[in-house]
Amino acid sequence: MLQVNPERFLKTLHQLREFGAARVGKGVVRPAYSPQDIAARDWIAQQIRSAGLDARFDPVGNLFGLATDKSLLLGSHTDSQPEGGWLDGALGVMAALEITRASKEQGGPPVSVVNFQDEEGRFGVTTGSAVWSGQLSLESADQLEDRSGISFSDARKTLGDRCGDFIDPRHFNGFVEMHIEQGPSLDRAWQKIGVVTDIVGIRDLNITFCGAQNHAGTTPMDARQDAFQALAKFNQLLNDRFRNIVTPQTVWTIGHVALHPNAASIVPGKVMFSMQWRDGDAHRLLQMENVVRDTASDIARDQNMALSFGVMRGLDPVAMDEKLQQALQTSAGEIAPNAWRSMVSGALHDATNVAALMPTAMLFVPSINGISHDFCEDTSEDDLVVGLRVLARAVDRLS
Ligand code: HGY
Ligand code: MN
Ligand code: MN
Repeated sequence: MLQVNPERFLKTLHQLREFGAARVGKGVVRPAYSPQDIAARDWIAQQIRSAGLDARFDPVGNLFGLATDKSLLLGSHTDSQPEGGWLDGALGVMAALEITRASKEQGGPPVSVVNFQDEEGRFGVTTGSAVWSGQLSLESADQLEDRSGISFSDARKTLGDRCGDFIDPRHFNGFVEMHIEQGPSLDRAWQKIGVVTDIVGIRDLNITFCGAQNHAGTTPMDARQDAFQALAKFNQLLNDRFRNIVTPQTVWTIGHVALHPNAASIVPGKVMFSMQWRDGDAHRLLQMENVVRDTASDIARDQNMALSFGVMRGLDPVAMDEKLQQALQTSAGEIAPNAWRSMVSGALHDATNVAALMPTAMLFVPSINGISHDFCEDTSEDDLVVGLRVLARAVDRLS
């Protein structure tokens, strides 16, 4: 039975947080390809080598630690949102490292490690694993740009000569990602473990309304082509129309709004905003897309706006592997009896992409107050260790 070292595991988690540590709470600012992201990856590569694995960066900066024989792959990502938590992604990579170390020390099964790049979508949607798994071509990814206009191609060049070839997925016989829930279910129910059955799908679409910029004092209200007012009416009408097709689990978000010229005394002539929606049903995602596009067109017509859509990006819902789920459920039942559940993931993960290549599963630990993608994201250290033990037990079971 693999015996993990909780102190060593927790120590590496706190060491990793130092790369891009925010001044607020325990948060991090570690966007993909930032100096702090690359420094963290270099440090993890050292940890991987000291654990006796072959550390390899692929062409987009996904970092693998390869066992010599065909093995289970464990891992997640260490890039963060613009305001990220210390555990989102980092937990899965450090848990993978600890289990690899324990297995090496105890003559256990071969275990490989992965730290995917740009899961948080500075450029795309789970970009690094999307490219590795073939969901997104490298040529298409290289065209992607971040909000400041930097291309994926230029960003990944900052990795310099670290990068080698893509790793052949046939090196692995399955993937398990440990992650924080990032929602309130486990925390509210005083449960310790979530075994993921499915990961929802997502659609991301940038929309632009163009009206007429003008003086905020001299332009009569009935003579305005105010882009903010168009967005406000779009949002209201969309919420009304979505009512007929969504379920209580469906979510949608306008998270990014860029008003131009964004000045108090100027009627905004242009707004570009992000429209994101998620659901467990691919057909419903399509229905929602039709409502989004129709509503934007109706508002553009009524408000005398020019309308343009960006390139739609997204991932379809995916089911987790039954056999891997079974191993996680049995292990959770032994280590956290009556304190675990099976559940759907409302957050997106690299596991969505890897599931296209090999049997894939996820397990969650609770997020305190369900908070994530925020500097206050946190999980008790006891709960982190319970998750690690369940994962180690499942690795044993699967070998
Ligand atoms: O947005 C997500 O679900 C993921 O945390 N990037
Ligand atoms: Mn994540
Ligand atoms: Mn995230």
